[in-house]
Amino acid sequence: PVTIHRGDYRPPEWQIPDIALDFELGIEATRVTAALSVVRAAAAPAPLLLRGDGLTPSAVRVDGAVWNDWRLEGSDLIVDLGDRQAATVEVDAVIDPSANTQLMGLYASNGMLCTQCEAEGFRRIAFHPDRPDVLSRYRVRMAGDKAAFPILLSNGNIIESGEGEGGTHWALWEDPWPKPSYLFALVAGDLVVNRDRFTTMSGRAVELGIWVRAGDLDRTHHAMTALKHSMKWDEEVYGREYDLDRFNIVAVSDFNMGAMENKGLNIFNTRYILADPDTATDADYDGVEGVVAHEYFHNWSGNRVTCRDWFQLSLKEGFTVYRDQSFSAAMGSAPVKRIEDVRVLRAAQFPEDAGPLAHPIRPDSYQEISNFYTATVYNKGAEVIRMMATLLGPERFRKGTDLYFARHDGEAATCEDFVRAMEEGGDIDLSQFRRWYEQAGTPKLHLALAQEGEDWFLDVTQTVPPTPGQDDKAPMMMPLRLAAFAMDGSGAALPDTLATLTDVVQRIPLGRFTARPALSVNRGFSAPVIVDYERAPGELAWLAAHDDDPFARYEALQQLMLDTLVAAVSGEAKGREAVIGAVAQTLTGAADDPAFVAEAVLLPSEAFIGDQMVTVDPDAIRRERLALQAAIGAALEREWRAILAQAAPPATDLTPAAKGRRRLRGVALAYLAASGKGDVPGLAFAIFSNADGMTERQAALATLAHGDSDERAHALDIFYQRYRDNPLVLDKWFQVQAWSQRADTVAAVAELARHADFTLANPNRVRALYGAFAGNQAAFHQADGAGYRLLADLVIALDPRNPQTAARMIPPLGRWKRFDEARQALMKAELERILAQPGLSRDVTEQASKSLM
Ligand code: B3K
Ligand code: ZN
Repeated sequence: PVTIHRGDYRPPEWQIPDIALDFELGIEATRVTAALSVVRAAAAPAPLLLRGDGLTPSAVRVDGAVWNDWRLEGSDLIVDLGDRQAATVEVDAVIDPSANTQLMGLYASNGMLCTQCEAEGFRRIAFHPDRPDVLSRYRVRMAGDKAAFPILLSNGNIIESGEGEGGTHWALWEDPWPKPSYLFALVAGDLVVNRDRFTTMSGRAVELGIWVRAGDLDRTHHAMTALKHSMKWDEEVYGREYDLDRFNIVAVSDFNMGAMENKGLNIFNTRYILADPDTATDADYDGVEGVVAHEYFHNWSGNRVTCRDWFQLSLKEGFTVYRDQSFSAAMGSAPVKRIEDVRVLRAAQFPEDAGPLAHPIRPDSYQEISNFYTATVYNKGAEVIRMMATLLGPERFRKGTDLYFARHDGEAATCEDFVRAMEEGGDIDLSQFRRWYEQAGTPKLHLALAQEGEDWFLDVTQTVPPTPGQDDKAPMMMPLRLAAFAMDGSGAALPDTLATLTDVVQRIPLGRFTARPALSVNRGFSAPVIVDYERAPGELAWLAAHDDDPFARYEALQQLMLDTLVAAVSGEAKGREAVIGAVAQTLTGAADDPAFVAEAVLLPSEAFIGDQMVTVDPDAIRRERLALQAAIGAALEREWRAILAQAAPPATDLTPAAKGRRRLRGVALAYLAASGKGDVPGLAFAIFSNADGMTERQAALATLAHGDSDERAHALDIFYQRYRDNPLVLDKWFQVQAWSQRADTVAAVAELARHADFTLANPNRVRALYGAFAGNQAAFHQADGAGYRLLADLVIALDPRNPQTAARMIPPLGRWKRFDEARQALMKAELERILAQPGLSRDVTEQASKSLM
């Protein structure tokens, strides 16, 4: 495979100010004519290079006349235009959407046609340079059978429509805003719409539409509310107004990722649109709100200002994730949102940064760009924006973003452009800060307290670990929020302080304390780093109870639990009483802030415990985590039962307080179940049966799924019968079984893969079963390697059909260095078996070969 390097970027030789696309739609054959008005941009004459993927040109015309001066080079089309400065180049091709199992380009899903172009899917629809720095105005005409495709949508505004011959009809759409090809979209199908309106800050009316299949309309209200809130929020917080007369969203069930921000026509995975209390959990509701906001925010951070090349992906993704995180924080509880975001970062990004696939948020090279839609580019990218926002403060950050949008509107920009706007708008020197774009790996801060008389200091030593291709690292600039407390309450406390780290070793004064102060550090997770600071259980318990920053209270309790679990795994009993005491103390706040309490008392995941160890021992981790869970369950049995004894809030109540109470009930049930009390399966089954919504129902089902009670089988059966026709809910049925802590989970997953409702054609179903399974540490890492084999079998079976989704399943196998020798050998053997498959995709080849290094 060819490696593309960031340093090789060259501006395009041809620009394409206008494009006219003409579609004659059919599920099995769609005829596409693309008319590109090209203008030479380079000084020296160069032929026109148009990328193609799986396309055969049936005719080429230049300025209306048949043209023979073209050739195919691989799958690309080279048109020699002599010394012309401008021309209209027209190419005809026929594509088969029904055969498009990759779900990239134009494809069929349940009888409808839809597109996915980012990153390089447009070339599967029409020959085109297909690079984000070529921006064009699009005019799209589509015609098709009126019965099969009553609804015809594309980007921008509808200009004209009419009837054709033989039961056909047509529509003409025009998007006035120049855009790169990856933002093109088309949808044709039998859809119904939830319509609404939004009036922008300057008083323009925008017509909103959410398009779904008949029968799903009742489940679109939450998405619509989220859309209107997002539009308002972006006006208030960033001064960004929507810029078209319409904004359409279409939901499709076969989709490779969450959603896509096509200009004026977002296309969504149904998972992030459809929600009602009977079928969606509170977490699903939050997912809908967050993704609707994310895609909407892209209209400015991504569409109006786009990326020069794909190495700049974090320019739009990191910034937009930061924007959607801030939005969700404003809609609900900010501390709880921060806890959730940090949990995701630690679960998905830290391991990536510590493994063979580590890359900076602005990568230096790739073989297949689809492999770089990663937690690093997205979530670490968002942390990097957040750090700049913290360093600048809200007002200067807003000046910086205003400058960025004003300066680069209509352009394809770079990460460097963004940083420069922050520097100028915020009047700050970010030279050293730019290392966050260059260096991979999670920085580690080693902390020690020092004392001179009664003056206390914090000594910080920063290291950035080596990562593939980057052996030596320079120190990063980062904001570190901290506070210090006198634990006896007597002396002075150091109030919330923002320190800026720049050096390898740095001393921060804390003030005068008569005794060693309790340190609250990296408050709000001000920098995406690992803090290495040894503290006694008593100090952590004190902070968990008294720190005035809720995130820091959460961190203290998590650290206490983590220390206890890591010690237990290496056979050392320590801290268990302190953990139980701190959980009990935290639970006293349950009535005031149940959502926070639920997050705080949750034990760290098995994977995160493993991340703290030199060699991960999945079985010991499972055992010790269950043991601690059982001990907390038994010691606080009265408290858990009291939480469950109160009536659950009605499922239709989606206020943060109601969601928090349901979350805490789920946590209480899990603790009680771990304690092994005989009545728990009955209790869980009662909750399952009486639940008036999916949050309670799924929590009870997941708890039952860990055990082997009769109630388990019964509940799974009821759930299946009730929801077998609802694909999104059926995904949950697969998922809870793949999550199970039972010893036979590998065999159960293998069995489920043969279930009549399992299919490789639907990425949601694949992720529900195998994605959940790969995250079930003890099951996936079963000592005989059966879990590895199962995942590798999936990758091999899925790759010919959908390489993008197949490649996403590989990283768990790439973590082999973290495990014992026997497991290492088994994991590597599976990666090698994948690589030995003939005809492997570029996507899987890159991920599997890098994972072996
Ligand atoms: N920009 C898309 C992701 C496209 C992924 C292509 N492999 C969704 C998003 O981040 O909003
Ligand atoms: Zn995005």
